[in-house]
Amino acid sequence: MSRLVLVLGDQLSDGLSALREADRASDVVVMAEVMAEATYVAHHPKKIALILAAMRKFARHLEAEGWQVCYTRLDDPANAGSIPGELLRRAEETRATAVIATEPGEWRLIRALEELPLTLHLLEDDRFLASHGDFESWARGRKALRMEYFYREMRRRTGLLMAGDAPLGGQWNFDHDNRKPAPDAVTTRPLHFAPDAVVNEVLDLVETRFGASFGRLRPFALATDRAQARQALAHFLRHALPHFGDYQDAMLDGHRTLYHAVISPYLNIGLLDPLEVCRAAEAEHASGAAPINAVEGFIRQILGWREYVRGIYFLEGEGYTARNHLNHQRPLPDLYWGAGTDMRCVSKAVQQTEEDAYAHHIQRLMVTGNFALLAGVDPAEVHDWYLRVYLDAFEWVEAPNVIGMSQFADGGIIASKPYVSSGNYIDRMSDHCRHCAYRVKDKTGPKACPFNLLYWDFLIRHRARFEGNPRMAQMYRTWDRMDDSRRATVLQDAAAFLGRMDRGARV
Ligand code: FAD
Ligand code: DLZ
Ligand code: SF4
Repeated sequence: MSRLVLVLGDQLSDGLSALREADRASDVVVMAEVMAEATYVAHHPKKIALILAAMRKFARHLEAEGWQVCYTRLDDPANAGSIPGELLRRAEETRATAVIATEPGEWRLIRALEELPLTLHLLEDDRFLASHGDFESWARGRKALRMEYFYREMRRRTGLLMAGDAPLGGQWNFDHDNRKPAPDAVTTRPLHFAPDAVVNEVLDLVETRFGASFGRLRPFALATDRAQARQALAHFLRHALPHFGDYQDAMLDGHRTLYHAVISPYLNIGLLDPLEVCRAAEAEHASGAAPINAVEGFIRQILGWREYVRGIYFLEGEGYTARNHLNHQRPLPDLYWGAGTDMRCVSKAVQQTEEDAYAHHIQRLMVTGNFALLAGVDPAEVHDWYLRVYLDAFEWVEAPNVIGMSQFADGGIIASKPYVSSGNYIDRMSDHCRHCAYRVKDKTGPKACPFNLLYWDFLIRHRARFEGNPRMAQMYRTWDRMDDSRRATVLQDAAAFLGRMDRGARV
């Protein structure tokens, strides 16, 4: 009797464990475009289009490889509307009683599959380099789960950038060579892929169904199959990787991607494989085309951070997304939904997010994330925003980055201290402040940069919690050295700013 083989919209990989386990002569692949997945949050329309177009192309590819694929389109009148519903419908059609599935990247869907009245063979997602077991053994007995030590273990295990037992170049981490301020000019931009017939059909469908959601659908220039994703990777390796390390943390008013790879959506939906990407970057160093600080910095993001955050998501379990260690309760301000703001750095990051469904790491962490944390926004609302607006947002990777790294809502599992900064940091790493209505040098007064005001407001609000942290003690000493009237003015100005924002005024 045939079995059903589930392939989800972020499982578009030939080597998927469910496909490896199945028999192409007798089993039936089930792929379904369903409203439940398109609406569990109101995703950016570009993200929905990327996934549907890539699913359609992957289904064709599987058929060409000899698989029998039952593919359900979103507008099929028989569509059951959800992944479990579609599996039940296909089980009835084919008389299958068993489902082979690779573990989904979200607890919500794992639980939904477990509740099906069918025999479920749930397989590990071994497109990741660390299994749940690997991560649990690494984490067991450790007081703190710092990414750096996990990363070293992954270097040793994979042999990436290793010279025998030692790290290549004599160091595990070349970050002190990185983090240069914004360059005057950037010499590359990501490749654009003109929409073909499959993509155009999906764009029309998405426009009709999801056109009202936050985010611009067109222009759409993303890769939607493996061959294109490989081209995007090759373009990055050749033109951007050599500068990746130097400008990893920089931001520019007039350039949205700098030397970043812009491959996270392709990695996360399965068009690229993380080990393949790391090996390709390693080869660029071996051939002399890219320096060690760039290649090590890049590999650390994928081999280290990407694997580590997934490990944390599954280790911490289902309640993780509801954590609110700092008890922040402010609703997410409308400026995150494009209502407009005079803060140039925030306005640029939000505009770019609305248009491209992409912002690079420092924009997410030190601009939109930093502002939400300083302002005391409810982390559940921040989590919802990030899950909705980015092409690469799937809960296993988005939640640890937002709840943990960015909002400190997990109480310090991921970050040893909150990622907060005043306007100084943004001024050093970008040219936004030159174009801003606020003045980054002003610490108080009508033109004072809001990041300056809210930075102190945050530290003072949470003094009892953070003043004992050795990495933050210096900031409290600086505050204590200020005279009383200056301290009072900072806090009054911060409160006035938050009051204006809460009343819906443009800030
Ligand atoms: P590059 O800077 O070129 O880095 C290369 C690759 O490294 C990325 O493609 C990505 O696969 C990986 N990577 C880098 N940093 C991280 C990280 N912190 N966690 C996991 N992988 C990483 N990444 C997502 O894939 N999905 C998300 O939903 C997501 N949400 C984020 C939310 C916040 C608040 C923050 C601070 C970071 C988030 N990240 C997320 C991580 C990171 O910002 C993106 O992976 C990166 O910006 C993707 O762009 P890129 O491909 O140009 O990355
Ligand atoms: C994100 C997404 C969207 C928008 N649509 C679909 C879909 O129609 N069918 C599908 O199989 N998967 C979709 N996905 C991806 C799933 O939401 C994803 O597999 C889960 O969130 C687990 O990571
Ligand atoms: Fe952002 Fe402040 Fe600089 Fe304006 S002055 S761009 S708000 S950091």
